[in-house]
Amino acid sequence: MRSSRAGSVAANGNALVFTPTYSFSPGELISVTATTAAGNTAGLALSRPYVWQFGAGVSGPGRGYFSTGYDPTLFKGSFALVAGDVDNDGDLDMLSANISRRCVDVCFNNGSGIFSLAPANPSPTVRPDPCGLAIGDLDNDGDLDIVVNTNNIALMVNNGQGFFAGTANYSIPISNGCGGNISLSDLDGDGDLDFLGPNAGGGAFIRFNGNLALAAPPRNPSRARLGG
Ligand SMILES: [Ca+2]
Ligand SMILES: [Ca+2]
Ligand SMILES: [Ca+2]
Repeated sequence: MRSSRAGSVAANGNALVFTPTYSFSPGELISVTATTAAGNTAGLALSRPYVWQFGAGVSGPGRGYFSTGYDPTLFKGSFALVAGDVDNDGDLDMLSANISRRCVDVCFNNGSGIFSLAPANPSPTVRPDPCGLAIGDLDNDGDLDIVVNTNNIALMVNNGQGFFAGTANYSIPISNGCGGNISLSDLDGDGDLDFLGPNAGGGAFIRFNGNLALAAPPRNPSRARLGG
């Protein structure tokens, strides 16, 4: 069994129990794939893979009244935002597809919801108009990578500390432009994340994850620019 969150797995009869090394965040969306390699303690394997998602439980005093907070001005031109722990320190960071500067802004969380912008990427690559963003572990190395909709689809690989390689060498082939929001989910039940997006020419794009070796960046290009 593989996991992008460190922890331990144990079989107990027909149950598989995963114990993460640190707790999931309240409300965090958890995606699970049980492939046919999984079996019970009697040695019987699953007859077919199962894929499901659930949200981690929430607690605390909140009941849906949003009256306090603040408006960080770390970047301008954000077209899409996602939250995820891209530096693997146990808090949720913020990523923005910045259509004005044609980049992805990566903002690290200090653990209390206060964000700081990561330094600039010294190796910009050229892509137009990022307008959609999704994160997930695309290369099965335990960290969250980025897929950006720039009309075409570009991949950016995490080095495990929230620093991302440029996109020049990695893209998902599509025949028409991508129309908007994109999603990463295990669509074929083989344990890896596949790509789902709207086809600007009608219908959808579905691309299954292959075995291309994606290289993480050798140093710290954290604010990954997509355009010059
Ligand atoms: Ca973090
Ligand atoms: Ca990864
Ligand atoms: Ca898959």
